Amino acid sequence: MGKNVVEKIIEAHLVSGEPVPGRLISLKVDQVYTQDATGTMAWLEFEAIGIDRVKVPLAVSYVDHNTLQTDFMNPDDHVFLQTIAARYGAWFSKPGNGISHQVHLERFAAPGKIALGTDSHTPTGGGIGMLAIGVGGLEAASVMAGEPFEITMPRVVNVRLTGRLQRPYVTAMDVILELLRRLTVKGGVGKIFEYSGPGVSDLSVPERATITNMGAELGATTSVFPSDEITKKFLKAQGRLKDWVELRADPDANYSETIELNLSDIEPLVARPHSPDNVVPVRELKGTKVNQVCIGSCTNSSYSIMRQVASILRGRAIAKNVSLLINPGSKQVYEMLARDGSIADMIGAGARILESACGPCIGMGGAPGTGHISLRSYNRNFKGRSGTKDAFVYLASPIVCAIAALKGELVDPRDAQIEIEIPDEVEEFLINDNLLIPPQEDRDLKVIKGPNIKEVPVMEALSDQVEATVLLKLGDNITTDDIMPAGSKILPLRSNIPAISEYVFHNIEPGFSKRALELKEKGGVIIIGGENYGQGSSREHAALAPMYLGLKAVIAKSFARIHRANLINFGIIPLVFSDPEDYKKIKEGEKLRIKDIKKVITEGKEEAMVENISEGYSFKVKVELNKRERSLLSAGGLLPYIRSKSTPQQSLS
Ligand code: MIC
Ligand code: SF4
Repeated sequence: MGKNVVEKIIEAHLVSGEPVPGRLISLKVDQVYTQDATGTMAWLEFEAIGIDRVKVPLAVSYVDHNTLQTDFMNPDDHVFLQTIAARYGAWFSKPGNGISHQVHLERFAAPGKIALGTDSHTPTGGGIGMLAIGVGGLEAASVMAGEPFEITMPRVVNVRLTGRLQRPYVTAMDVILELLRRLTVKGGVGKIFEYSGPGVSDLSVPERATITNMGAELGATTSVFPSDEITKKFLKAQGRLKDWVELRADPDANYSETIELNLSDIEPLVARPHSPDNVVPVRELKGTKVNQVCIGSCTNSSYSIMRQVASILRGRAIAKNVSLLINPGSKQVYEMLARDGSIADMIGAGARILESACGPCIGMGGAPGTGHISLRSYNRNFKGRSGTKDAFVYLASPIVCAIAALKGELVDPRDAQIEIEIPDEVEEFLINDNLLIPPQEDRDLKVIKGPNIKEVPVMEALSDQVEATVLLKLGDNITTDDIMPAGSKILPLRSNIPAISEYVFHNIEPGFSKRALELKEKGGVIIIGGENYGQGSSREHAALAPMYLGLKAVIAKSFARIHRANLINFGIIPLVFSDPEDYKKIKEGEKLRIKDIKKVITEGKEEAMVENISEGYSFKVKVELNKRERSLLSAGGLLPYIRSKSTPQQSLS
């Protein structure tokens, strides 16, 4: 039987297991990369495992999130990351070099490889035909320490593209917004999206990468395009022709489902607040006034799209009441735009040009004003993520954004009567890797840790039963931004769990951390969640900080993949209501006993009994854990688990 692209890559990397949907497989990984906001923890964890050198062929540590330097904390983290990368054998991408996903696509990603990244938008590399998966920091650390990567084999969905985009008005961003409109933020859970069909050849590598990047918003494990002549040209233009291999699905390849998407039918779209799947055609929101427009991020920062934006802005001026911010995704793109005059066109029109970093996307500067509408070519518009709790963030293509910046309101680009230039395909990108520092061979090199960098807390081993208080009951689609907010004030605390834990659920229940600490000695706390609990970012701080506060278990209707793995990695038990109706009965403040949980987990039982001690009734929960996850939970998480397997060990304080 023929094979699809995903099966081909997985089979070439299979260490154990059968790649059948739902089965546990373990894989050999070619590349691991970290970004600073999750990377400081990941590298502390790697150090705590006690291995002398990274054991994957390529490891890269990027700095792109915490670039604002309002005090010593972020720059200290940069020095820590640079010294630890050098010491243990990773490349280091200095602040200013760009957003990890964009830089990785340009300089390292390669078809047929498997990459893990400590960021949920790692699937950007799928645009080049790489299987690129977002994971928590500890998962990445364990793989860098030589462990295989274990994952439940997802189902592979074929997205069959036909037709041609209505350029320049419709872009790759509209393709993924269309999928989000159809499938929602839960539509990709447990799935990999593999793109195929004649429409694939209408899309450049950066356009494909926009689509795979924002596949993360579908909840998908990852997304991938085939590697073809277009991929070859891109790699050649990056001076990396040697990294090209052809990779296509066999004509008789099998998929668990097929989605037909005619590119010609797609129109300019926009996601309304506060979810990326809240998608409508731009024409329906015609005339909506905007206060701020942001263009760039890891989703929409290619040289081509930025040139198109520049052509819209050239010789014009942004509207009186609009502030336009542009953050090109990489130094390569930035430098090319500067050299060809595009940056001058942007500045001339009134744009505020930011450094190549995440910036406003994660509330690192550029927060909108009170109640303001911000239109962004980014990938997430969760409430409060911009740094302003009551702002309204809309998501759209850079074309829609640039036109709105000029007009001061949303306009369907097809009606704007603005000519947009699409540049010729780049034959040779500008290669200037002077902010990319190769690994060093000096094993005596000192790793420098500033005073804000604290050790990783570890959970104690599992107790016989959990008797804890329901501190919070939440609805569906709770994001990791809800659990562990980001923004310029909180992000610098990513290397300091005691300090950052004060902000857990801060925007939902500001008293959460204080209450949790009070309950910590009295059995700890339980959280009740709805569907898709923990969607969004890969930040393991959304598990680690609640663990520090005494979170023992989360009982939800369903979980998002990365967060669920992070919970287990830190010894927190994810349980699923056997009967979702039981969700309704539970109230905050009630005390629950999860009976004999240690036995249930170690003996491989698939259901546990929960007693509501306060109300005097019981209900069942599903214990959907594989063998390895059971071992991890019994040990108190991944770190104690690996350390018990490997000697010699380094002491943990
Ligand atoms: C995000 O877009 O939410 C982030 C910030 O890049 C996160 C990582 C983090 O929280 O550090 C992600 O996508 O995983
Ligand atoms: Fe950075 Fe935003 Fe991309 Fe996350 S989504 S990596 S914050 S640019």
